Amino acid sequence: MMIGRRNLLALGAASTATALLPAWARSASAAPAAQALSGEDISLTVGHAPITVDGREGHAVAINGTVPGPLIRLKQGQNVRIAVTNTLDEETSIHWHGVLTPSHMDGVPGLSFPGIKPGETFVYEFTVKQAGTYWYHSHSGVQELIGHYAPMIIEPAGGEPAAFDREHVVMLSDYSFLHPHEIIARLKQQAGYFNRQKQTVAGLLAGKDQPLSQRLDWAKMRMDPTDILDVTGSAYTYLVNGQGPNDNWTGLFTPGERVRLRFINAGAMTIFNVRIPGLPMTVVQADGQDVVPIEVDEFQVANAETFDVIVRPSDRAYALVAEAADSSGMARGTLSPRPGVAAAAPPLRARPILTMRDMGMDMSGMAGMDMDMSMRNPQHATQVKLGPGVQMIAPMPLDRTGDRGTGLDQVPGRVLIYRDLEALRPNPDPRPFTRQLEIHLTGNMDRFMWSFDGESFSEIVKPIPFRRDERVRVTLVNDTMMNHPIHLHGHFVELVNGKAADRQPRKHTVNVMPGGKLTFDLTADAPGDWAFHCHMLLHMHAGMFRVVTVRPLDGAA
Ligand SMILES: [Cu+2]
Repeated sequence: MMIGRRNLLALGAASTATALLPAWARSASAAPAAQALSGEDISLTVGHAPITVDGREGHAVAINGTVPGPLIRLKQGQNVRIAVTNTLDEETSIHWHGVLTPSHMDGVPGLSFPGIKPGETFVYEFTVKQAGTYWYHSHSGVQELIGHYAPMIIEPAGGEPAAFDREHVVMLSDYSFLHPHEIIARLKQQAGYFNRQKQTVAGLLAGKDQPLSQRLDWAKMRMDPTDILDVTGSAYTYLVNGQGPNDNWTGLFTPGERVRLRFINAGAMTIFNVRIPGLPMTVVQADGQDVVPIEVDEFQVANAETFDVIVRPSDRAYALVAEAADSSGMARGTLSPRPGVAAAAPPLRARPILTMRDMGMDMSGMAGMDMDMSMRNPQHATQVKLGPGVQMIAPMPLDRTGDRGTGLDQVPGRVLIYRDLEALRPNPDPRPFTRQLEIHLTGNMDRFMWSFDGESFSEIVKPIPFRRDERVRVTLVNDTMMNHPIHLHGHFVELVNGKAADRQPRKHTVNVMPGGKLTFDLTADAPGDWAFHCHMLLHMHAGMFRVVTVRPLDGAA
């Protein structure tokens, strides 16, 4: 199951190859469409491979030998067979993220299929129902943290609603030269291990960043207001299409062209804030679904989300900046009319500081109250199983779909918020919901325990049952101080964000802000067993995972 340390070292010593990048991701690639795998029969091989990031060599689990893996380009309505061969000495799998397949083609070992054993080939086969920008990745072990991810683009049967002349995939990710198991061990030993941006004692005495009363409250909570992401730039190098900041991935264009950029966050533990200084971006798609175009200067992309934007650059080079939400590092590249140019990236922003809003409460006028009492016993959360795995319950969780994402409160310019998103076409199911449920996102940051409703996933935790074709309204309440991008397999959910009921944006992954709540409507129209989990992958591994079942009303399979 595990990749032993000795194996890693042996691999490192044996490999002398330079960075292996797929053709579509190489700097200066002009025609990514021609470099994709297409057609009805596609073959993929999962195996160990070296990766070179900013000149330093590490180990990866790669698809067809590259990180990211090959771009798959399909057409809406076609059938596809994808044969996946496993050359690892452990099980592997591929999950087609956001792609609507039968449940036994969804690629979650132990739930949708048995997994792909070493030496075996599994053939996925499905009809492509939808169009848009998607991606695919492992759902086994920690493979996705070390390179097992790649883009998938599906061309719409009826033509693209948004006009563009050229496109580039921009796949963001995070890579650490530390093995994921070492990262997990350090997080369990010491909360905030990778947070090297802690507030200093000098800062505390001077009271620079926050009033002292608030600092004392933080201390009482045994939390740190700079704990934004669990794993930070001190351990991670942030990648654009598999390339580090110094590698400077470059997307070419001819001045005056409309360029479509398909942003995909394949980061394991990183939320990115994306901007191209000097170049407005028109968002035309979110999670593969067309939205009413909206022009912004910056947007946040949480783990597993995708956003497509169209830009119209002038005859100059632009920095493409994807800054980690905690400002501990950035992925960067260049958009340029000519190869070999590196546009200067702006400096990292000041670190963001979490507020009482991120704790699910506005603390004004509440100084001195007993935090432990107030945060463990609010009336609304009786369903949460309290215990050492639940550090707090947000007393007054707010709908934060109108808030800018973490790290973007103070930045200039137009920032995309969830409330801006509006489906371009009416949603397929206009029925009102007939049932409502609330699910709490819970955890203990000190112990690195994560859960839904206080119960970390195990074989004995009961699934969340849906009746086939029922309309349900689900509210997610984030009782923790971290962002949780929650992904439901096999379905799109309609984000309740103030838009008309039939224009609520459809998403496969929704980020629930710290101390916040978020509501979506759902038609449970895909029979079978589906994964429902946080896409901060170490949160998923630590228990923020649940099985959702969709069954006919009579209870038969
Ligand atoms: Cu999470």
